Amino acid sequence: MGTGADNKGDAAFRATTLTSTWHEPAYAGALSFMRRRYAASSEGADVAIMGIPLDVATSYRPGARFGPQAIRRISALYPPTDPAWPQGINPLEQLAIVDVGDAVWDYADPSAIPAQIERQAARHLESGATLVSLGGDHFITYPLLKAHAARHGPLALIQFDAHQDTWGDARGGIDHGNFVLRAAAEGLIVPAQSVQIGIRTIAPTNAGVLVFDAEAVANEGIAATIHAIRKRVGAAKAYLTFDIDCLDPAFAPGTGTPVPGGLMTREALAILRGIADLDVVGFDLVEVAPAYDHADMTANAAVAIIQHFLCAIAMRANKGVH
Ligand SMILES: [Mn+2]
Repeated sequence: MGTGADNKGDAAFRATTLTSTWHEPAYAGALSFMRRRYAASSEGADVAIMGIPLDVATSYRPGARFGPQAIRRISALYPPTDPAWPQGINPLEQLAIVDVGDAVWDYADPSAIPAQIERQAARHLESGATLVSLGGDHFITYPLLKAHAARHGPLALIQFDAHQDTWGDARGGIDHGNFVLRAAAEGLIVPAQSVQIGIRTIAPTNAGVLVFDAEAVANEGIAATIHAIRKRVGAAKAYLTFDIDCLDPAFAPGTGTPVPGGLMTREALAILRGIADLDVVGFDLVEVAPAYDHADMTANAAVAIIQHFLCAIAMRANKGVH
């Protein structure tokens, strides 16, 4: 596609409205998530995109602090003027979306980081925007759940992951493998309405959460997976966290703790479409570590997943479209 004679460029800071879209070359220009306008505040926005470049909680390979950068860069490959496939709608024109940049903290004071993330997330939630967070390692979901539960009450958790993240830590340490156990213990999530999809590791406890593991997805199929999630979550307000390591390393090698035997990107996207009408009030995409990626394939899969979530918000806002 050509850019046309009226190419305006750099929508990341030149967009005149939050729904402005115009074509820009994917290889050039100021980057933001899907060329959405950068804004310090989410006031007036339906959706706020925030990077949370934390990777001090990883148990194996670090590098997810560069996830938001990689996701924003490859997101330019998705022309903001084009409808999403296969939904056939353009969420960027239906929703007012801002990129609020990255959460910030003092790296030399790690114990203060969780409260910083929670506070900055809460600030964007106050305006009524749906927060879409780009990790960062999976620890970030804990302060994000705190901020969301403070606003919405205890939430159903829909977790796409290779890992259950229910490992215990009596010290309450900053660990990317314990957010589910902590969230359950603190009443941030309702385990009886929560579900994990794609699991292929053994954890000490399920913490009351339903596990629909990678074998179940493969053997029972996409429709059964969708049915299991819908039955579990029902009409509850939900938080959706997508750890990119839910996908098989063949599809998402750029991550900190890869586990063979996971979902194909196509399967994950189909499942997300099948639950698009659930009342998901918050979303994060975590564990993209671009140093281990090849040809941006992991970050690219992440953007496709986020685009599906944006379509889901747009379709729920226009009931009857889907
Ligand atoms: Mn994981």
